[in-house]
Amino acid sequence: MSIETVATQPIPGQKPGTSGLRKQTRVFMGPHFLENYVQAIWTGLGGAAGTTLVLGGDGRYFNDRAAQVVLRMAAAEGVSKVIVGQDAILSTPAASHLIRSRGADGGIILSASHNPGGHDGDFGLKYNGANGGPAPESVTEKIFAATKTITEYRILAAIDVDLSTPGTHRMGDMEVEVVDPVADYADLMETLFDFDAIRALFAGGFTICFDAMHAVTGPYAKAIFEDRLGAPAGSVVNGTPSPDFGGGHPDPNPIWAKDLVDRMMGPDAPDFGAASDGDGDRNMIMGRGIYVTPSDSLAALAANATLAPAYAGGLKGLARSMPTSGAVDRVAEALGLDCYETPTGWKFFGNLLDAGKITLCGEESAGTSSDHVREKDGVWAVLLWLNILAQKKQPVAELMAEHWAKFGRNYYTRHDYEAVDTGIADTMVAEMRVRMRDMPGRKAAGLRIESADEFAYHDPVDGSVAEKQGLRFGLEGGGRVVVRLSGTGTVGATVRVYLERLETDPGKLHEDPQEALAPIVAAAEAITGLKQRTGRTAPDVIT
Ligand code: VG1
Ligand code: CO
Repeated sequence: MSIETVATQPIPGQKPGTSGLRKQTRVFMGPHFLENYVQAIWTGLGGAAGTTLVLGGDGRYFNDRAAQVVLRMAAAEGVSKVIVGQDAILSTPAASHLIRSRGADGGIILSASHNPGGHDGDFGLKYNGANGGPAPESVTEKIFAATKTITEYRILAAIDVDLSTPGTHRMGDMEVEVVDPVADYADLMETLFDFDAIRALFAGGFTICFDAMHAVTGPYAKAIFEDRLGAPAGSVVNGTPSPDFGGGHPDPNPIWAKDLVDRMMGPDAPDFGAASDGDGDRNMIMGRGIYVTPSDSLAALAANATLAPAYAGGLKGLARSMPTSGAVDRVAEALGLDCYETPTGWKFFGNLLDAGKITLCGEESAGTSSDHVREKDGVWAVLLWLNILAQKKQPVAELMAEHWAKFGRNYYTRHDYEAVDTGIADTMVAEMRVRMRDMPGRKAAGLRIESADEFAYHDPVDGSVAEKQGLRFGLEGGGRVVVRLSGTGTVGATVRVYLERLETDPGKLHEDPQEALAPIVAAAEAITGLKQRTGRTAPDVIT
């Protein structure tokens, strides 16, 4: 087998975003696109010869082909060994666990996460480091720099490796170990939670509906909830992964998981409902008749985590991404824990977790996790909820009512404007950056603006600084508006407007969030002029 050196040239736009490089599938499949980026990863790492890597993806269209290309390029690079999920499948948290448990030097995850899949959908690739987490910006910047100077890449001329059954193969001088994608991860979950208690919960008639959204969590959820924990067959729905996610949008929120929401709000709702995304790192939590916002879920999990064996000794600290609501801050305060505020994207939690400063962390976009891996973890979040409910023996709605009564309720919603003209979005942000200096003291739709700044993060562990991480506006009465541009979209700009208000009046804890937040929404429009600038009359997605 020989190594081919292929001449190439830089392809514009290979800048990794919030979570790796994400593009339309047909762009990723274009000449040299994938190869250039993989070679840039090797360059950005300072070479990968002699290393052990993990490889897997969420099974979307092109996953199988891309995996073979990565393997041939790894072999050409001199990588010693690649541990691959069977059929090149690994959920993102399972990949993170495998990197850690096998002591690998890093891993490549093939996924565009919650973005739709298929030939006309999106594809993505990201590099995770030896801690199992997404590469920090210092590394992604080097990778990006390498994409801009690339002149050639190296690839082994070889036939495909059979990834369909566990076992060991050779590709040139490189070992390829194909592993069951589920077993190690499911074993890890058993070490964290009281499976006997959850088993007893199901045996007592507790019902669950887990919507895998035709994406990667199906096999994990079936193995764990149905096989190991005894939930009745059929508790996992849409559990067979398909390359285009059944034509759906594997984003677990009330818009895209509407079938589940309708079921949970209906007369025959199960006790608990949950959904996960394309690559299995997100979670949506519901109880009978109640949707729990991701920010509230993080807070409720933090408040009750010690009911699960893994966290029985107490939590070291908590963290949330900046746009996530302050609900978890209130729990941290009550428990006497530090609470860190990081930029959007899981890579920023890595240092805090590695340094033992935090145990749990999460994002408003339905990502929650702990120090057991270095990614957000959808199935883990569901299991922690189940473990807590098995101990507390109360419905989700009752648990949340008690939580709000104790800590107050952070009403929260996110309004997304998708496929906005990039020029309009960039101009809006640039202009606000200037105007915001004079905003404090002024009023927006009748509410006094108390603070206005652009979030910059100073990492307390390595001192690195991440600037321009979102514009935030504090309003009188504890309201907040945050505006930032998405780093995962593939068409135009996605403007995210995050809206929040704290309510502590016991008589006002059970209102409709959109109504409770109407004054904040009006203030946000006064601050941004977004509808006027874009000609839109309403957000594309409200979560
Ligand atoms: C979005 C979410 C962010 C999340 C990221 C990756 O990023 O807002 O919280 O970490 O997706 O999640 P952005 O830049 O589009 O707002 V996943 O599950 O798509 O890897
Ligand atoms: Co995801």
